[in-house]
This record gives sequence, C-alpha cells and structure tokens, in this order.
Amino acid sequence: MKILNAALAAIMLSGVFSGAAFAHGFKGGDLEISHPYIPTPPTAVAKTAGGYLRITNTGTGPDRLIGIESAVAEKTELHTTEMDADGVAAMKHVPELEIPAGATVAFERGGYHIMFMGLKQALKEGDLVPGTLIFERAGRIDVEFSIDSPKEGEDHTGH
Ligand SMILES: [Cu+2]
Repeated sequence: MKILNAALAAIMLSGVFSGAAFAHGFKGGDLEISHPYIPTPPTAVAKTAGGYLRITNTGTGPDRLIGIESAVAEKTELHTTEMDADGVAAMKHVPELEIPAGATVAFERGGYHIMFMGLKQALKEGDLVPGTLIFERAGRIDVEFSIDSPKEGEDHTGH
C-alpha cells in the first residue's frame, strides 16, 4: 500500500510539474495581473513569441496600458489580431489599451497579445522570464511570464 501511494504521488507530482501551468499573479496600485505566460515557441531559434495574461482593475477609475518592456526581446509591443475582409488574420500594433474600472481585460490567442520581437534567448518550457507592464496611473508593474506548454491557451480552460 505504501508503495502504491508513493507511485501515485510520483504520478501526481509529475503531472503538476510537466503539464499544467501554475497560477501566479502580480499587483500594482489598483491593478492585478494574473498568470502572464508565453506558450513555448515551436523552435529554440524562434525570433518572436506571443504573451498572454489578464489585467483586472479593482479601482474606481480607468487606467491605460501604455508600454511593455522585457529584457528577453529587442522590442516588445501590444498587438491585437484582426480578421481582414478576406478572413485572413493579421496582427496590428495597439499603442495603448484602456482597462476600465472594475473590468478584467483578457489577452488571449486570437486577440490581444504581447508580442516579443527579436528574442535574445531560447524560451524553454518551465522557465520564468521578466517583463514590465507600464500603466498611465499604476506605473510600472514587474511581472514574470511563465513559459508554458506550447498548447497553453488553445482551449479556454486555462487560467
Ligand atoms: Cu503579434
């Protein structure tokens, strides 16, 4: 019985560490940033990657995301994905994004994302990489993006 329990525990632990992303969050002023993550790029030499997260404004006034920085990329921008008239998805640079009072804005596949361009290092599953979100009112909020499974965020059951 003891052996069985140990085996079960090992299986459960391996599930926790290899698969599911762990929930993590960051706070600054009235804003809460939940589970910033980057799905692992398909190759180690990828030059771009997309980052996702959720921003909740617990305050009584709106705030605005006005910039993103990260040491892992030459350039980091807020993008959105839009369908053109032919139904082709195209990415567009968004200079700033309002986070209304009491609202949660989700960055998800097919929508808002943080675009890391000119990656300076390979992003390996399980790593944490630093980034800074810059808001008009809340100021600079340092976060860590977890490098998750390449499939993270494909369904909507993630965090
Ligand atoms: Cu993009």
